[in-house]
Amino acid sequence: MTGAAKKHRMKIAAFIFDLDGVLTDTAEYHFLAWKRLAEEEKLPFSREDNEKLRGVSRRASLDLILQGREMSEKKIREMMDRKNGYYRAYLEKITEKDLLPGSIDLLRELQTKGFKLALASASKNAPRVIERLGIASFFDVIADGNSVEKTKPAPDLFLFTAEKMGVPPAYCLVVEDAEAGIAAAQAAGMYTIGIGPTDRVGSADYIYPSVSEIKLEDIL
Ligand code: B16
Ligand code: MG
Repeated sequence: MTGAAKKHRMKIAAFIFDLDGVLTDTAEYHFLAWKRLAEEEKLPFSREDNEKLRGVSRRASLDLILQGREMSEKKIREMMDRKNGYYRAYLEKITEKDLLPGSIDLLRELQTKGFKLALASASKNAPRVIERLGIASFFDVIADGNSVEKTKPAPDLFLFTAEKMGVPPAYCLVVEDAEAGIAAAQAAGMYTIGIGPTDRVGSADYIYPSVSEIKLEDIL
C-alpha cells in the first residue's frame, strides 16, 4: 500500500473499472489497426510506440504517431476513421473468452459484496467491446469516450462516472492499467489500483501485475 491509502482508512463504496488492459486486452487490435494505417501513410510505428498509446484517446494517439507532422483537419479525421474501421473489424472476433483471467470472478465478488460497479473507458468503441464480452449487466454505469470531451489524463471521465453512480469521488476505487488513467483517477480524488509494471502504474495506491492477482483482503 502506498500514499493516500496508508494515511486514511479507505471507505470504498464503488469500484470503477477501465476496460482495455484491465478486463480485456484489445491493445493488440489497436496496434494492428494503427500499424496498417501507418504503413499506408508511410509513417514509422513500432510495438514500442504502441505502448505510449495505452489509455490515450484516438485523437491523442494519432497526434503521438504523427510526431508533429502537419496535416489538415480533414486528413486527420479521415485517418482516424480509417483506423477505426480496421479496429472495428477486429472487434467482431471478440468473445467471452477474451475476458482477462480473474475479471469475471472479481466482478461477481464485488457485486455480491454490494459495491456499486462502473466502467470508465477512453474508448468510443467500449459499448461494442462490452457487448461482445457479455458483461454489461455487471455495471450500474458505463462511461466511454463519448461521455466527456476531455479524456484521461483529465479527471472528467471518472468524475462523470462517480456523479452518475451518486457516489462521492473519495469513496471510489479505480482499477487502471495506464499511466494516463492513474493520473486521471488521482486528479479526480479517487483511490487507485494499478495493473502492470511499477514504471507504468507506480503511483497507484495498490499495484498488482494482473487483475487475477488483486487481493481484496489487502484493500477492504
Ligand atoms: P477508441 P481504455 C483506450 O481504452 C485504449 O487503451 C487506447 O489505446 C485507445 O486509443 C482509446 O481507448 C480510444 O479508443 O479509438 O476505440 O475510441 O484503456 O480507456 O479502456
Ligand atoms: Mg486501459
